Amino acid sequence: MPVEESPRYHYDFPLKAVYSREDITSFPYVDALPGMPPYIRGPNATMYTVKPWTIRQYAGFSTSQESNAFYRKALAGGMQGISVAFDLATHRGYDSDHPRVEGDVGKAGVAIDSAEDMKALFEGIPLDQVSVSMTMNGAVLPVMAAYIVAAEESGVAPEQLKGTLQNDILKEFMVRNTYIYPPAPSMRIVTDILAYAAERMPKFNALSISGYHMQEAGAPDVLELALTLANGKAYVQAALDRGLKIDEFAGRLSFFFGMGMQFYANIAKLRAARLLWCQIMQSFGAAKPNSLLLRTHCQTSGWSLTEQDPLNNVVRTTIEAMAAVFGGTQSLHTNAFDEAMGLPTDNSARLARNTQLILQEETAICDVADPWAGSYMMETLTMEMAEGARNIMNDISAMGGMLVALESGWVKRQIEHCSAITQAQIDSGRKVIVGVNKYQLPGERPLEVRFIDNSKVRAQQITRLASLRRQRNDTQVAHALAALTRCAGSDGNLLAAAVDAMRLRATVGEVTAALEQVWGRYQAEPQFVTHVYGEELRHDPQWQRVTAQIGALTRRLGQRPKLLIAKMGQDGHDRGAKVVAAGLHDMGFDVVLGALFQTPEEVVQQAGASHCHAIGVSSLVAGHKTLVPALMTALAAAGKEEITVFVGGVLPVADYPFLFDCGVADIFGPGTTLLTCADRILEHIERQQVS
Ligand code: SCD
Repeated sequence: MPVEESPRYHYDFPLKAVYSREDITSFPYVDALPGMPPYIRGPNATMYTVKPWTIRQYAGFSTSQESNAFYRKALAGGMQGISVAFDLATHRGYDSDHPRVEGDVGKAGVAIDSAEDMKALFEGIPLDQVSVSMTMNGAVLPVMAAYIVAAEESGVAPEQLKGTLQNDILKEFMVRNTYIYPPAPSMRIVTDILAYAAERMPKFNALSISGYHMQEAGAPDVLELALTLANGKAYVQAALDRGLKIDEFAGRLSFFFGMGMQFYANIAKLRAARLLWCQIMQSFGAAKPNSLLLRTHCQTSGWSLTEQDPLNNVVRTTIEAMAAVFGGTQSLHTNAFDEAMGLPTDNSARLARNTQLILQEETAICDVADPWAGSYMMETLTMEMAEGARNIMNDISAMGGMLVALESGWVKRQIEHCSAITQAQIDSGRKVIVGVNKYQLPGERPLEVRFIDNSKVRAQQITRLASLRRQRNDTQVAHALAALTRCAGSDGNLLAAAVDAMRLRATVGEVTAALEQVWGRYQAEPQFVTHVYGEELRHDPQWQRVTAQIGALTRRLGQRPKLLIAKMGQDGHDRGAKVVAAGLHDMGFDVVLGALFQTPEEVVQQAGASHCHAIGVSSLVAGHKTLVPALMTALAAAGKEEITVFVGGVLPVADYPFLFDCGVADIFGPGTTLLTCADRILEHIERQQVS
């Protein structure tokens, strides 16, 4: 559904050419010290001089055995903490043998179906010594439970576990889309986990409140900051409402921010984040110093990586990593330069890790805590960033709080609005991306990318699941699952009940389904913003030519050329799909944005029922080699071969011939401007009308 809304905030902080003492006279915290409230300068006094940030590379793919081998090699090569990426089937609570996840198993993360897989994932890794972060939000109960069981069976009690669980469901509803249940029960899960950890896991960070994904979806730094802290407030309130005491859990809340190419702004963002969080926690009555500290992980921006001239990405990642470090991050992931094309190879993963090792061991960067302190510019920017985020948070409070803002669609619209403007600025050349819209490299050479044989991984997982189900006691499992279902409708702790079930070898899918019986599965309504992209570009000559051509075709067809933008499988990365929908709509196409998580058959059904001329498939997590052929088969089965199919997103160039052979009309890789897409779509629809 297209939605119109005019912009409300100015998200840019234009820098002045020169700053002076006068700029910071009204700032009360210029003399603050690291490790002292309000912690602008860092959560501890000595910062990296005593312990540098943790080099924590987010990784996982294929089976637990293969990911385990990768972790061990990376730890031997200098990685200091593990950060697990799960596949999308696991995220969405489906076992690997579920028909909806045929294209997702083992792609973009490791497949985990049970405690057995979790044990294999950490085989030979001492969980009381190596801290493990798990990016899990939707299927957080069975996955966390499997981790607790795997640790327990290797002799490590929950009390000894150190690490982090993302467990941040609010931002899933905003941008990342790996939710399973509706918002209210999802919040109950978060607080049950916080309660369990407060009682039994004193070293574990049971919630990582994440802004990174908002930035990746298009939020500028100040919006990312405001929304993240507002989410933090919502979680704290929910935990208090559940009866927890603030100082029982606040000291183990953790954060996660994205680091983009706005170098100064990103440093200021982390400094401002610590200031604001300290003030927020004081307003909740927190008393322990640890409760006031904002500790954070950072990741360099995946969105800023380009497929074109990809070695430029090494430079971008280094700059972004330096911003995180100057901002005082506690832990950092640096992206591999080939991540715009697919999963990193061993070599690119090594280079990404070495980027951090070089910063830690070859420069003097770690010798000074908060080296930007006292800079007129940085202190001013920190102040402006804090003020800007405070204004947005006040507006959210005035709306009735984050859940109200979220459910009204306001949050998504703010982010999508910004993302449409950014795309328009790139397409018009006003925002320069070196190697993409300026200084292009003539004759790009395709890069080698890691290929995961998804059908092989899926077959292996299915065999493991069958053997698990043969060996366990089904009656006991059924009892544990029934207890979990009852717990969802009453007051017990859901994580404790999930641990009981996973210990008996229930699967991720079964635990998810046991709760789904009570809460159902949430389906968001697809929407995109209109008149933002078009407004930015309407004076552009190419825009004027393309819109005139669409107008002419509309007159010939007697209707606007109609497109379904489709997302198949469990790939919820929808920034690209939404921007494409917004831009093509403004140019004059009739655009239907399909729901997330569709099967190929559902896409064909919708395209046919809404009389589309074309389907544009958006694929970002490597499911295209399974899902696109399935879509073409479904089109043929429905007798709808006349519908033209385009594919766009993160697609290795080496896969293009395969997709063309399947019958795809055109492929739009990263960096293709929307005006170019429109030109080529028009050409194909014109040809379709002639034939
Ligand atoms: C540190 N320590 C010090 C010190 N520096 N002590 C004295 N002086 C100093 N200078 C101590 C700390 O207090 C702590 O002790 C211990 O050393 C470890 O340091 P830390 O700073 O807490 O570091 P770490 O253990 O690495 O924890 C960092 C976070 C944690 C708190 C930020 O939550 C974390 O690791 N987060 C990572 C999350 C993550 O990987 N996310 C990936 C998301 P104590 O332990 O005693 O306190 C990926 C993602 O979503 C990708 C996108 C997608 O999938 O969509």
